[in-house]
Amino acid sequence: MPTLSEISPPIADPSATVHSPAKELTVLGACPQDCPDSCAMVVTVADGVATSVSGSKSMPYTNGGLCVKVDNYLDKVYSPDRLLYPMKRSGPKGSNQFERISWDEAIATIAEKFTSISEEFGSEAIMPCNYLGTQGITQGLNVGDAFFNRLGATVAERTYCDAGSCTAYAMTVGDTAGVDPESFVHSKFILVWASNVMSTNLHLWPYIAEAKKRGAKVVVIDPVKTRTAKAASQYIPIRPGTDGALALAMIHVIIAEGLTDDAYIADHTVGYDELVERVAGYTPEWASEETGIPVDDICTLAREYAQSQPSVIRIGVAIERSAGGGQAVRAISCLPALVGAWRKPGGGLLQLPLWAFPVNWPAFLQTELQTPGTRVINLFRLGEALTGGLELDTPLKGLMVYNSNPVVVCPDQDRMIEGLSREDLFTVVSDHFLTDTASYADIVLPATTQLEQDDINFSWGHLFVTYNNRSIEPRGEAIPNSELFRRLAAAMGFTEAAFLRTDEELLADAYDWDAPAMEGITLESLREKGWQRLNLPSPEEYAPHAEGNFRTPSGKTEFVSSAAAGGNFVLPLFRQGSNDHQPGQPVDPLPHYIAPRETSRANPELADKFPLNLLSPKSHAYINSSFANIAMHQKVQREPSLLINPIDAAARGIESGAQVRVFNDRGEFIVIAKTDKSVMPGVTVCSMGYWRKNSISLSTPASLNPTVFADLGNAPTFSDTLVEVALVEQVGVNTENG
Ligand SMILES: Nc1nc2c(c(=O)[nH]1)N[C@H]1C(S)=C(S)[C@@H](COP(=O)(O)OP(=O)(O)OC[C@H]3O[C@@H](n4cnc5c(=O)[nH]c(N)nc54)[C@H](O)[C@@H]3O)O[C@H]1N2
Ligand SMILES: Nc1nc2c(c(=O)[nH]1)N[C@H]1C(S)=C(S)[C@@H](COP(=O)(O)OP(=O)(O)OC[C@H]3O[C@@H](n4cnc5c(=O)[nH]c(N)nc54)[C@H](O)[C@@H]3O)O[C@H]1N2
Ligand SMILES: [Mo]
Repeated sequence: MPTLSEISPPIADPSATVHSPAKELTVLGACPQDCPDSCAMVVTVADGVATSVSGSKSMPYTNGGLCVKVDNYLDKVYSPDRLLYPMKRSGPKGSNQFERISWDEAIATIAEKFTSISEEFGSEAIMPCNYLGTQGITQGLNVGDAFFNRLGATVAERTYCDAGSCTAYAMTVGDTAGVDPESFVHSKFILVWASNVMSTNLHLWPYIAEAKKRGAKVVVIDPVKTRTAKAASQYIPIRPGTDGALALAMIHVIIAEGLTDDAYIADHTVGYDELVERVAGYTPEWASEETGIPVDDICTLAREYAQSQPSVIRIGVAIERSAGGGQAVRAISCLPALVGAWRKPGGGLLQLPLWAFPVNWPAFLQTELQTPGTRVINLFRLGEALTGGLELDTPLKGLMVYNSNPVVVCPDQDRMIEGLSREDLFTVVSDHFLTDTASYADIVLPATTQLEQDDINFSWGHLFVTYNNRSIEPRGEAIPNSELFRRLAAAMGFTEAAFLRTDEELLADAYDWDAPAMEGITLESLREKGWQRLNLPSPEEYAPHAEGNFRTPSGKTEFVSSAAAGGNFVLPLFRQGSNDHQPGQPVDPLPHYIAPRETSRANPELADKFPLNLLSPKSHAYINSSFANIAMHQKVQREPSLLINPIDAAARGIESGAQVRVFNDRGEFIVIAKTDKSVMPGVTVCSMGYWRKNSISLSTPASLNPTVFADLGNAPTFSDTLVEVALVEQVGVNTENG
């Protein structure tokens, strides 16, 4: 297999490596970032100072290398900008004026404010705002859930990532791990659908490259000819948000041309006849109009996909980010069963193998502490909720942000800033740095980085459990999230057992250690080895659905979904365990096409004003907005830019390097234009992640994204965003800089 340094050469920062004569200690760690690759890391330490981080050579998937982001993790750990002490605001909100306080004062202030807000307005006036700054089971997504459930705070619905895709996938095949990424080497046909693997899932690429070397065809479907698309056998450009049309037309062709695996369909699927009827109208000619892909290419793709077994589809998270994203995933999830792809190792679908990990979620969600009927607010609506755009019986008066940077990652940035600026809002932010969000806090709290804390991981990209041993003492007065919530619980007088657990006890609670997948894996063995593969068949043999056994109510691939009858749903994991307030909208049980909301077809008036589609995918050198303040990473990522097709640029008199204003009715941002044929005409791209305070216009793509949900799982519609682009008039530009 190709090595990672051949695929994506590391950019070494000489200043990050301290050459010390002291005896070096090697500590086994695990990357904490929100990424499918969850790498096993090796940290060297001399005299209590970390001197290097590298990827484990023994862990197969990590394959001896980290990525461009985490290679320079020490730059983050030892950054002079790290928050080291609690602080309170000493100037207007957003002015970045803070003064140091003690932890005692910080905790006492928060407890007093939370208590007085609860007394005056009710505890639903307080809301957490968190996501996946760190991904470990004990410090990550659910670390504060017990506290806020006990407090009776508004439940935060956190559907940033894959919530819609997961609903669709669960409706079709159930919560299955799907194809083992290590089995990809056995695939004969690999369809990479809306995923920029070489930037966002780097460690999968060697398996794809190996399959390609052995003769597999690799096809990438994306509106942008990304670095991944350039490395594929074939690149198929597609209009954003129209993936469902392509998938339905592929089903149409496969059925019409008799390319189905009839025995597999008979034994392991439900609703084939209904599906046949449903796709009759979804012809390649119709899909071609929708997607912009020539009819012949659609037919060839369907034929090659069906006839090159085992074939596998890797779907990226990006596929869910349009009005019909959920139904697109529904249609794609039907494809492998139709052609019997699941029969052999390396055949089927890879979405989110997280489901293979027997994480002990209830121990962290502590749903029994939640008052049934507690209000739920989706975080995409936070800007609206803070500024009167949502009708609320109880106003929001207290906000606690941790593991997240909502100013950059939530849509509706302008209203978010307006809301965070409210004098009557008490805001607490725990982070490593004074982020765009932390700048608006009343109390800022310093958090430890991964080197300063223990944690244990699942993965949403492979089948290994990884363990992070702490390698250095916390810098300054930084504390892990677990310790923060212990202190807050004590100050609030919460005495339930859930709040008394030490970090050691939390780690022991992380998994159902008796589950079959954990056989041979203990907390102790993980600490010693750093990583272990789940107890599953080897990648050479693992074909989880060769004999059906889907994790749906019928045990089959459900073309007609029984779960759809219960209506649209959000998995409780994404909402502090809450099952309340299910939208309950009935969902058509057969896959169908929902066009993007903001297109000239669906919305010609809007498209007249704003004819270009804005995508805001992941940056190569940042993880969401993390690392976007580190000089080394900024150097690799370069300045924020807008990729625009030369045809669209010429029509607006734009040349590469010019400053452009990107705008719609919701907001605007200003960046440098880069004309690039890699982007389809009609599409523009500005990678998300860069900080508002480092931008020309004090705004980022988030100011243009709608707060409207996609069809399933309350997923975002980041890709369903129309804009116009114009040259910046030299006068009147806001060049104020943070
Ligand atoms: N370097 C880096 N790696 C990351 C992250 C990061 O920020 N930086 N973030 C991590 C996280 S949280 C996630 S969720 C994953 C996400 O990883 P991916 O799923 O790869 O997500 P994106 O980069 O947002 O989008 C992937 C591709 O989808 C394309 N795309 C956008 N809209 C559409 C569409 O409607 N249809 C099709 N077919 N393609 C579309 C984009 O052009 C882009 O090339 O990456 C993880 N890894
Ligand atoms: N326009 C647009 N918006 C998007 C997306 C997109 O593709 N386009 N992608 C969406 C997706 S897929 C995702 S996953 C979300 C990601 O959204 P977030 O999870 O909010 O990601 P980050 O911006 O990286 O913010 C994480 C913050 O947590 C901090 N942090 C890290 N570790 C710790 C810790 O141990 N303790 C504490 N207290 N803080 C810590 C980091 O320093 C950072 O400031 O963004 C979403 N937003
Ligand atoms: Mo994500």
